Amino acid sequence: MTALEKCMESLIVIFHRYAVQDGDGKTLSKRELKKLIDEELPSFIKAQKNTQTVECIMKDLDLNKDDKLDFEEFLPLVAGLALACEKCYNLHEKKGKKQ
Ligand SMILES: [Ca+2]
Repeated sequence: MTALEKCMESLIVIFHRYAVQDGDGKTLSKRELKKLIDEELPSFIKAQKNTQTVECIMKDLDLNKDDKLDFEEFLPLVAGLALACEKCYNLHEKKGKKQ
């Protein structure tokens, strides 16, 4: 597998690792989402002691309003974070070139 393919596999595996914790392996509950963010995205989202952050993220992503995130609803979170990271990366690159 290529790096990008591995990346996509990881996304799927990690989503299901957390989704399965309450018995329903297809969706993330709020608690599972919080755990996933705490454990897998600690440097991106400081949600450890801020349940409101998780609440907001959940509200934004939960398109069908069932208080759970399926994989399709979860992906924009990763895409959004990747976009933000890429912006940082570009800024960093520019800074590096000036010096
Ligand atoms: Ca949903």
